[in-house]
Amino acid sequence: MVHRHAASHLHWDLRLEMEGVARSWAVPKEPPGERGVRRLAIMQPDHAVEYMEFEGIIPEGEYGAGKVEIWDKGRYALEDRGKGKLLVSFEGRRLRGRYLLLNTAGKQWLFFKTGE
Ligand SMILES: [Mn+2]
Repeated sequence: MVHRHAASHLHWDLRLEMEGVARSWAVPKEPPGERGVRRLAIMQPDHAVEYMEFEGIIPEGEYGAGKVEIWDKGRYALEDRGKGKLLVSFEGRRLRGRYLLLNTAGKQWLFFKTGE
């Protein structure tokens, strides 16, 4: 699933349920629906799986203050997994098809569509 999070800087939080937690990446620009656009994705601490249902307002003064909306949701399949690499197949409303997450350095990943 993907949260659209209008915090001090608008971003999208990509969350994949994996090993009992929500693995999370903050994507500073809208996740691409088509091939050819690569997005930076900054790995965040794992969240509770239940948080993937959250929508609402994080109050002023709290970390991440601002509006949180569910931007996309659906099943995914983990197609391949290597060191610093996740190939996933999404069946969301907005994100559909194969996407690659590639770790480039530290918490920095690249996120992009590779196929239908
Ligand atoms: Mn966020």
